[in-house]
Amino acid sequence: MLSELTPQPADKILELMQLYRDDPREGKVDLGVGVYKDADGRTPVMRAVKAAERRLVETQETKAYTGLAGDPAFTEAMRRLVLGDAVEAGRVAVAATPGGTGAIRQGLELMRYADKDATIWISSPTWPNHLTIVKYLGIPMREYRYFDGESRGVDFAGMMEDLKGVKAGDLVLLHGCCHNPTGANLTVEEWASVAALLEATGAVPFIDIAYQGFGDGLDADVEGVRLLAGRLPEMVLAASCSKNFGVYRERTGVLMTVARNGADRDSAQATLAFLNRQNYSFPPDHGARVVQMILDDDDLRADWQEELEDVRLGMLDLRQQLAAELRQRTNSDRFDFVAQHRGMFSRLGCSPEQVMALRKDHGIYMVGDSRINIAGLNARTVPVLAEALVAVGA
Ligand code: HCI
Repeated sequence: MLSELTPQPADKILELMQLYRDDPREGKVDLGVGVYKDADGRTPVMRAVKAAERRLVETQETKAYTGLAGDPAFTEAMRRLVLGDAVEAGRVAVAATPGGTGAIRQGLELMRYADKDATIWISSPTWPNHLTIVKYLGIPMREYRYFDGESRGVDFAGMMEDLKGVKAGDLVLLHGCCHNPTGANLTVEEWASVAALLEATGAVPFIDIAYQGFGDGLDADVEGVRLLAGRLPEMVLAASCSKNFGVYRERTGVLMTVARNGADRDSAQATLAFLNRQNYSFPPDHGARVVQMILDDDDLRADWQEELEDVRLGMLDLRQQLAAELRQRTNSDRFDFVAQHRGMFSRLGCSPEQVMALRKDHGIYMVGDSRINIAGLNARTVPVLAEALVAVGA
């Protein structure tokens, strides 16, 4: 049996992490994997997370199993954080999952279980794991245009034209905010046009939201998502807590569905619990409980929001610094898009050869498609990157 196995290609982002670690050079710069880093290159445990963990150690009396769909207080707190009042609670089913990837996997399983012939539409480009999981599950897939290589913004006309091909019951995967890998995002007006198209065609949005609070703010980042939830009869949504709570390795996330009515909601909730049971029985609880304690405690929540806001503003500041540096060095506004993009990432639009030269000649590590993690920069390395980009002819 084992001799039949053919190893799959490694994840390019995780592979890059290893290449960076193995590079002995002093001044190397890591702009690869999507993990937040402060100016000293550290990924700290957030203050509110530490405080909640301390409290949890003191007060937790059992480690016995939770429910199959996770702790109801956690799933309820996440429903409120993401959807707010956009849709009545009686239409929303939620289950805890192992991180955002777990939520995507469970959402795709749900889709296949409900209708094995439905197609999922995916932005070109998208997060590579979307493609591999969809393929692994054998779900029919189509791509829609998303990124305009010229302006480095959204090719909205192309996107809408491609999405005219969706059929009732198809799912359209949309990044809730902070598009990965491009950093280019829809405006609220564009979200409204997408809502109208989905409404007219009967296709269902599948939202992946992993960076709420990293773009324009906790509520601003979900304006489009809430608009869709408020207008459409159905929605699937995968949310990650890895980045906005900094609990990456705890594997904390939720899968939500918005249903037409309470009866559909109840069968969706039962199905989410069933799918958890088939895959791993109970979802992890530690990160979920910490997140719930923070969201439901006024002081912890205020402190978390303050720290998250510092993180967000720090990344915006780095974007502005990089755009200004490049404006000056190229004597052009070619890179101004960096300041317009939102979230952790920007796709710079360098060629694969330029990306390789940046790595080999300058020790600057970015993903092969020229995606950079803005948080990997600091005041010292912004000019280093700008100079290297000019040197490789970007
Ligand atoms: C990212 O860098 O896109 C997000 C972090 C990540 C990357 C690869 C696998 C899991 C998570």
